[in-house]
Amino acid sequence: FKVARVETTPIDGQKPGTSGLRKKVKVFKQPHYLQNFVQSTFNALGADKVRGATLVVSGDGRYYSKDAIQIIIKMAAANGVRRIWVGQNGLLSTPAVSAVIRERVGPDGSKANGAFILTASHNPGGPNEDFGIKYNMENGGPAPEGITDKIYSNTTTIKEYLVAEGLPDVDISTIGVTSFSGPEGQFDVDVFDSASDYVKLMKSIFDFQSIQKLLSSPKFTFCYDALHGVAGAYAKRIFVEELGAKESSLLNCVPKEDFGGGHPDPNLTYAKELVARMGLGKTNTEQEPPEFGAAADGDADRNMILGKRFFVTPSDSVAIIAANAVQAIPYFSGGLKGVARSMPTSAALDVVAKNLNLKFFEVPTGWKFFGNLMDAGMCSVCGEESFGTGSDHIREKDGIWAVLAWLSILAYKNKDNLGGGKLVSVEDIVRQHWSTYGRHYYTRYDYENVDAGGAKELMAYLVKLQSSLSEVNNIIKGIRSDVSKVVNADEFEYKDPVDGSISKHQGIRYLFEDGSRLVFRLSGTGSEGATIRLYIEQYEKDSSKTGRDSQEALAPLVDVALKLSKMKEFTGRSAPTVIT
Ligand code: VG1
Ligand code: CO
Repeated sequence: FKVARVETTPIDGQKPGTSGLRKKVKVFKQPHYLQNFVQSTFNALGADKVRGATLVVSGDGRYYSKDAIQIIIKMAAANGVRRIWVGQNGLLSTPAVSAVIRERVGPDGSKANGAFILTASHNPGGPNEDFGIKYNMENGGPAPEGITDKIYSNTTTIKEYLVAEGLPDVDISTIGVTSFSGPEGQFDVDVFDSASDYVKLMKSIFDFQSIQKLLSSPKFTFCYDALHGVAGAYAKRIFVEELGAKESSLLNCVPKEDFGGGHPDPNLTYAKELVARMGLGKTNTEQEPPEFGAAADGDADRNMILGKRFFVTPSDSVAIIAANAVQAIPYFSGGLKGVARSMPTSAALDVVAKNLNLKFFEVPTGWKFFGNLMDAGMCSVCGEESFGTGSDHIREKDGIWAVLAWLSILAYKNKDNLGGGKLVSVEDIVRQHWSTYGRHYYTRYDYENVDAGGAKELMAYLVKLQSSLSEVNNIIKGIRSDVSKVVNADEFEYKDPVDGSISKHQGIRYLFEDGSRLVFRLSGTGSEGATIRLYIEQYEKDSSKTGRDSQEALAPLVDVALKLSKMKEFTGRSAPTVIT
């Protein structure tokens, strides 16, 4: 092939958000749109990082991925990349990409330097829905802000991009290496099995035998919903082939370009089928629900954990995993280096860290902030309230890892019970945790796709309000007498303890005397309008009061949050789109 230079002009709005660039497919299909972003990424990395490099290109298989992969292959070749690795059919979950960067050795002994991940994660897919792209670094984690800022600034000045002319489309459905020759020598495209590196890594972390014993016990029943995302490819291999779960325990495990028309977001609103099967929905299932259920998002980095008729809040999930990891998961048997959560995530993890005397960190929303801590050996387990949980085995959150972590805890707690005796259930484990550590009642209200102007005004209003706590407390007193006082309010700012970089404006916090918190943030992953997230949390130490219904326990704080922020006035919405 030859290298062609294509003239282009900057396109507005290519600023990567919380996790890459996410836009409607129609936007991505505009002439030069994807190309401008990819070339801007190569330019941000610099020629010395790109020439001769080995890059992974794959994703959750959503609509437009196959076209995008061919475009990126041709641009990579023209930019001097030496090898492109592609998961078969372009499929790799986000955690698998991270694992492949860190673990895979190519047939010629090569190792990967980075990856383009093609996903819009939990956003719907299809011709009228979302596509996305993000770049991950050599450590397997998302590019830090220093790089994403550079990418964005390059998109505003770009004049040309490079394409390999005469390079045919590569068959990505067949495993094997195809070689081409270009002006600078050989260029290879290596199509490999999407699951094997990831499966191998999971087997090195967990005790598969003990999980297999649990899954084969007639007392234990299991169910997994991939919501037609890429997790399906891994679920079959791991849960069925390796661990012996029944084929019938898998729901929606065939990856589809449009996720079967659904919203591939594992929460109580969108994972309807699983929720009903677990006996949590309004529809009464005739069958006895399974003991354990879980779901993943489109790119399989998120997880929802359910017990029989029981929902595990993600903030509790990471705290419970941290509290049990050393005993239940071989990878952690030497102890935890530290734990971390994102700012809006509840303080359940803080209490565990304090009790177990572990290093603890609070970082801004988005997985990229955990990576630095992990690279520096300061953090083993971390999580976000948004159904993201993970550890330092890779540099992304990991949906299937979280399920295996829970199965390990269940296997450990039931190791003497599987013959005779009553099964310790998911619900038992959570209630036990609350009675030891107290409970953080928690809920999140999302106002999706609201007018961007109104959302900005609401945030500005809340920041202004923070300058006078006495006024805030006066307003609150006028709303309810049964909530405590605000003692501190700020905009969260983070100084990375490893590289000293500072991230500002990471959400507005109102901190109450009794430990309750209200947090307001604008989403950085939407593709249309603005999304306001309101996070509400209240701590209950008294173990006789940890069994209440969470929406009921939080009702007074919710009332205060909505009125204090004038949510309805600013957004015109009288109710959120999603409650989690
Ligand atoms: C959301 C979540 C955040 C998560 C991010 C990426 O971001 O709140 O916790 O890290 O999605 O997850 P935002 O900016 O919309 O609140 V994924 O699974 O979409 O890559
Ligand atoms: Co995701």
